[in-house]
Amino acid sequence: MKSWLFLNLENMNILKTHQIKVLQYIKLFTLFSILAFSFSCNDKECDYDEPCIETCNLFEDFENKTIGTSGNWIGIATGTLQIQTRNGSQVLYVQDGSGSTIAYNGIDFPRDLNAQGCALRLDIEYASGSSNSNTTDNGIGIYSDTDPLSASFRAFFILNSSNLITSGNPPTTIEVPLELASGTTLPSNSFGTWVISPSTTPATDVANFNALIQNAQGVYFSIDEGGNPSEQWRFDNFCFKQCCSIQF
Ligand SMILES: [Ca+2]
Ligand SMILES: [Ca+2]
Repeated sequence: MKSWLFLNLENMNILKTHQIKVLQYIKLFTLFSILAFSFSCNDKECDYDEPCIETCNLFEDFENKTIGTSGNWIGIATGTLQIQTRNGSQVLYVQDGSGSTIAYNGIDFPRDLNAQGCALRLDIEYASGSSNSNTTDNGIGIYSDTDPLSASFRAFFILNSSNLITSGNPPTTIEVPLELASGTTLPSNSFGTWVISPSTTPATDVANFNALIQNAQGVYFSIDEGGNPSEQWRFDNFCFKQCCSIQF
């Protein structure tokens, strides 16, 4: 009886030791969990956890616009300006007219273009018609004030000679950098470069460009590429590209 009692007491001691150990493990686990939670971060904060994937936020593809209307686009000396169907896709169609021709939109685009992404991507299709330049370096422009003609400042993206758009080709995708100028040069990329009008000194141009791209009153296209008013342009698929920052 005595030895049985002694054995039982010994068993109880072993059990107690186990319970203490289990409790210690639970305490350690809880402490570790609290620490892990405290130092964790969500996906946005810990962007190094997941590889960054470049995207382009669709802004305008004209698919929900009414064919034959011009939406909020306005033509100056245009022949035709309207939403049309082209190869199964709705596009903005602009045909040249006599005189200095511009198509612009002062309603739809955000004022602060710099904040929309790292670039504005769009598709341009160009058909010269006879006697006009077979290629074009026209990108897209932005302006201050009420319209491109009365604007105090306009900035225009000019395509590099190696990235011209050729008449009769399928739509060409271009990317226009949306960023602030720094130093003495306006933003550029492999597609082309921004220029500002009026241009004065490099430092003043930089300041004026930076003010403009953060408060543009609209965007515009220059339509003329020669004396014969027969150029046809089609614009589509505007999106704001989201770039991945370079991480070292
Ligand atoms: Ca479209
Ligand atoms: Ca014209």
